Amino acid sequence: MFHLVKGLYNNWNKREQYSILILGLDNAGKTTFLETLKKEYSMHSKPLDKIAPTVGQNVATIPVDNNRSILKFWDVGGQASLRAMWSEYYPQCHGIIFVVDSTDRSRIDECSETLRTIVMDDEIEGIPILMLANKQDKPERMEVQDIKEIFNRIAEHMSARDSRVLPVCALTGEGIKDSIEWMILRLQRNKNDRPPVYK
Ligand code: G3D
Ligand code: MG
Repeated sequence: MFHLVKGLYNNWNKREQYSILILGLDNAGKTTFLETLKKEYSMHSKPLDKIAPTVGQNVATIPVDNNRSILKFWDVGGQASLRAMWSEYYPQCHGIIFVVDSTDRSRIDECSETLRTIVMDDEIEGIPILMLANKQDKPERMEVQDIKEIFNRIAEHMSARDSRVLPVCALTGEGIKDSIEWMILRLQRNKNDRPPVYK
């Protein structure tokens, strides 16, 4: 009897877990974004001045939506040599956050080509992609409208997938919670196409 009740309780208590990949060129602010996200959701986070370039991967599991769901974030390093490994994560991922350094004009073409390679991959067909125009605190930033235009040209290649460009500042946290709320809504809408894992 005890086992039955325990089993029922465990099942009833299971939460949906979604995996989200944080992608983008190196130095875009991916790890800063993840650390700030942890802080915004009251989890232990590293001081932002102690972040070194990511060599392996950073993973964080964050309870959201009044603890009803869990988001598992994968920050997997953006150096050119590591980008080839991104596609290995696609089959298990439910959403992608693509971080852009809004001040890095010299690499904006490389950035859009990298995004194009992601959206052309069949494995991510139908999953939400959120593009974050980061470092909006810097006066030399590109306008969000200009970044949107670049993204929309690439979005033409996508089917009816949910996508969005949002301005953020990973350093101060501005725009971060709004961006996650956008993602949670899309993940829940897409639940039938890409079911979450139950934990
Ligand atoms: P990555 O993980 O994408 O490679 P990091 O990028 O998170 O390591 O960040 C790269 C640099 O950009 C860091 O500066 C970090 O502080 C800075 N950065 C990230 N987000 C923002 C932001 O919103 N505004 C500003 N002004 N800077 C940001 P350092 O100097 O440590 O290299
Ligand atoms: Mg990093």
